[in-house]
Amino acid sequence: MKKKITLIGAGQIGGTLAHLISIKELGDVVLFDVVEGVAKGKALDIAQSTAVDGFDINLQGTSNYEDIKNSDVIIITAGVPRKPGMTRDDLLGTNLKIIKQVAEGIKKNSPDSFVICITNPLDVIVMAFQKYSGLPTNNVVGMAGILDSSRFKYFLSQELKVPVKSIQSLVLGGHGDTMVPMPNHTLVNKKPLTQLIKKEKLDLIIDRTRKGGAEIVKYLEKGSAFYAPAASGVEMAESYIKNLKKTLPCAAYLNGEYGVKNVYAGVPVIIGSEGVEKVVEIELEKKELENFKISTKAVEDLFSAAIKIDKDLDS
Ligand code: A3D
Repeated sequence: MKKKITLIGAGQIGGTLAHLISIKELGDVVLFDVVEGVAKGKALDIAQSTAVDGFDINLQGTSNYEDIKNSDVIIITAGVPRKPGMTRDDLLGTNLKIIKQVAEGIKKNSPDSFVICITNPLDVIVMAFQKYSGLPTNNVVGMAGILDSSRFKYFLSQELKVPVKSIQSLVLGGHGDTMVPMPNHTLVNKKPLTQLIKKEKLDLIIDRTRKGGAEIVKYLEKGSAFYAPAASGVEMAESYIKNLKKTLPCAAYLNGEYGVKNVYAGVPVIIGSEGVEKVVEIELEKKELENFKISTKAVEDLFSAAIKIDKDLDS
């Protein structure tokens, strides 16, 4: 039976997700948005490309939560994106209210889905979504680490003039300025990265990775990145739907792993048909662990700010 994939938010990322999911024939797509016309228009536009591209899936646009019933996967991008000069944290107040509505809609209509959050500020929004919805933590996960790692790998491939596929790497921590790229866990054609690049160059690439989202916001002026974020979300959905059990860096619930409890942060996880099946604990050097803790502390602090905005989160 075909899978049902619901996209809450039919904006820049939502529309791109719908197109990628259709081309890959991962399942039928429901595009949901409070602006019904946008959801219906994008669904119809992609549906009209099925004859050209030859993919066999159904697309529906809606603003009615009843239409999301029994979704296998739900990807949330509802919210506002950054404009130049804004940090992701500046979005908290607005996106928290939106995520509360979305959580209620999902809890009522499709509580057994695997839910991937993309809305920023990512780690706090995914944590708030889990609390508002009460869905099990293994079925609620945030997309950030795949994108941050992909940016890091791309910049490295440009600098080292090697195919991006020859680089294995990951970025841990929260999806913000404190994210933790891991040069000591990076291999280029199976050789340690640190043997192939000067420290000054590497530091510049790490800095560019941390500011990778802002660089694009500055170019676009009216919104934030959407092609690479959508591709990253699709990789997570595909691993769940096809039970690929890929190890992917994602914002997952930590219950003591890496010495951190009751917080969402970017770590490698195995995603299969049971959702987040395992948090993979890689060995971190002292400095890496310190940076990871700084990053998770930033997530905790922002979550405290979220509780001040909405006491319902304090449970
Ligand atoms: P945009 O193109 O504005 O789309 C957001 C959509 O959400 C719009 O179509 C809105 O109408 C819709 N929406 C607003 N409120 C609701 C609601 N209550 N229910 C349903 N839909 C609603 O933004 P975008 O697609 O570019 O970005 C979406 C989110 O992803 C933003 O918060 C971005 O900051 C975030 N983002 C995260 C990453 C990560 O790596 C985590 C990367 C890029 C963007």
